[in-house]
Amino acid sequence: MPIDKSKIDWSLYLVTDPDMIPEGSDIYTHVREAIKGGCTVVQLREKKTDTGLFVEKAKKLLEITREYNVPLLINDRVDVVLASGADGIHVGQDDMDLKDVRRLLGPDAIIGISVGSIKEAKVGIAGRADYFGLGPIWDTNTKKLTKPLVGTMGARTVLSYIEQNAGYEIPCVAIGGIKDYNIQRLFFQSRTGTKSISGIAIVSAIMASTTPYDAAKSLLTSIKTPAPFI
Ligand code: 3NM
Repeated sequence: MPIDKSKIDWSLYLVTDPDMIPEGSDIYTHVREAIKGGCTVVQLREKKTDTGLFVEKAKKLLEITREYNVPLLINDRVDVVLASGADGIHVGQDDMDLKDVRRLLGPDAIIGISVGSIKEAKVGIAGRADYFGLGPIWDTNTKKLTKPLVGTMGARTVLSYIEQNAGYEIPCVAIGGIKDYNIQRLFFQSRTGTKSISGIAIVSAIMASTTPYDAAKSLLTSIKTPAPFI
């Protein structure tokens, strides 16, 4: 059964990185454990993998994510989504135009875009993205950053813009440098009067962990614990 877009829980969004997985584990075991620990969305991100292997990994991961009713999204590659039957895609601002992505993948596909400013939010709104990846919130060693840091205040500015201008509900998942210890601050400092981030996206705090189940569980606990009024 395909995923119902309107019912996605965006709380804990895992972005994979094959190079971080500790020795002795593999992407399938690692992602399964992370889902059992509480990950609610998975994005397969492969920057160096040949297309054939990318599709094979996507198909195998889809079997796992389906077991738990968790959406599987593919980083950047429309062809890999189509070949694997994955639930959707995450694109950057410089990737294929969102309208073309939608035309190729159809109305049911989940389509997300990276957004770090009001200008980029306008692109996502015009293309009717289903969700935004909001970042980079903080600095990170995981990806060579080419855009300025958004910070919690920048996140709030973008959330506020979306709320007032999008005309439809866009869940926003924050990404970049997010760890257990800064989650509550992120939720608290970025929220507007009425709109909050819908969840957080994580690479290293789960992918580099030798205990992905525990890592995910602990992150989810921080997400679900209301931020104190500080
Ligand atoms: N995208 P970590 S930041 C994959 O800002 C990615 O769009 C970003 O890794 C963006 O959780 C990022 O290890 C890496 O900090 C996030």
